[in-house]
Amino acid sequence: MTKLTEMIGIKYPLFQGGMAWVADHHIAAAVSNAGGLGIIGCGGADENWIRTQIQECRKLTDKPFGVNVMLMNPRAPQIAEVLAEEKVAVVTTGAGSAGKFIPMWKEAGIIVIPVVPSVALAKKMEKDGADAVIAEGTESGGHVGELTTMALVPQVVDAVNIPVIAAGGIADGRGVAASFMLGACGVQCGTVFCASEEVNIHQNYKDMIIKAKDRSTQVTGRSAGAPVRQIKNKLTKKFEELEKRNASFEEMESLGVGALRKAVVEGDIDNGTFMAGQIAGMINEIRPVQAIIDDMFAEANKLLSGAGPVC
Ligand code: TUI
Repeated sequence: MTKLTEMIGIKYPLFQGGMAWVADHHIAAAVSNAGGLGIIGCGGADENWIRTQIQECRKLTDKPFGVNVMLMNPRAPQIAEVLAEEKVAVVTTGAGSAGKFIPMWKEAGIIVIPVVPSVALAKKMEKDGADAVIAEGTESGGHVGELTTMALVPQVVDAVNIPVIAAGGIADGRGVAASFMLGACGVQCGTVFCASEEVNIHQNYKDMIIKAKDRSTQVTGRSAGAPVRQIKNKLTKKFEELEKRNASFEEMESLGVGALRKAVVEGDIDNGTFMAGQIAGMINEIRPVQAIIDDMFAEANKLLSGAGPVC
C-alpha cells in the first residue's frame, strides 16, 4: 500500500503508460484486472474513438482505469470534455501543460496526474491542482524530455508535496524498488507491456522489443523540438540524415506522419516508428500481464523488505 494505491483504489502502485496507438482498451483492461492501473492512450485519435474505447474497457473490467491525453493532439480540448462527461477514474497527460483542463476534470471528480519532464512543470502542475505527477525520464519510449529518471525523480520528490510516480527505464522489481528508494510512491511502465500477450499490436513490434539490446533505441527529432525515442531501423537513419542537415520541424514531421501506425498496425520494420524505452534490452520474452506485474512486485517486496518505510 502506498499513497497512490489508496488514492486510486488499486492493488499495485503501477500504471501502464498510455502509449499512442498501442494502449487500447485490451491492454488497459488487462492491467487493471491484474491490479495495476491500465491507461488508454488517446495519441492523435479523436473524441469518438476515445469514447468507444472507454465504453469497451468498462465491459472488460470493473476496476479503475485511466486515459492519457497527448496534449499536442489538436483535438485535445474536445477529448478533455469527453473525459469529463464519461467521468473516467484517472486522467494522465503528456507532451504539454495540462493546466487549462484541470479545473474541468477536478469538477467531474477525476484524479488528474500529468507527466512531467522537469521540476518546473511539476511545481506548476501542483499549483494548478494536480493530484500527483509522473516524473518521466529520458529512458522512456516515445516523446521524451532530457533528464534521466535517476536525476529527475528525487528532484521532483523534493520540489512538490503531492505523490510522485517514477517512469522511464522500469521493467522489473529492481526498477520498482529503486524508484521507491528515490522517493516515488509508484511506477509507470510502458515498454514491458508492449511485450505482453494481451497487447493488441503487430507481432513484429513485439519481436523488435524482444530482439532489442541496451543500445538499440535512439532519440530522433531533438533538433526539431520533437524528441522521440524509438528502436533503430531504416527510418531512424533517414531521421538522422535530416537532422544532420538541420531540416525543419515540418520536414521531420512529414517523415514521421503515419509511421507509428505503420509500426503498430502493419508491423512495417523499415518504415515504422517502433517507440520503446532503453529498458527494451532487458525484456526477452512475451508474458501475460498478470505474471509481469505479480513478479515485479514480488521481487520489489523482497528487495525492499528491511528497507523500512519508504513512502
Ligand atoms: O507523451 C509522452 N510520450 C509520448 S506521446 C507520443 S505520441 C507522438 N507521436 C508522434 C510524435 C510525437 C508524439 C508518444 N510518446 N510522454 C509524456 C511526456 N511528456 N514526456 C515528456 C513530456 C513533456 C514534455 C514537455 C511534458 C510537458 C512538456 O512541457 C512543455 C511545456 O509546455 O511546458
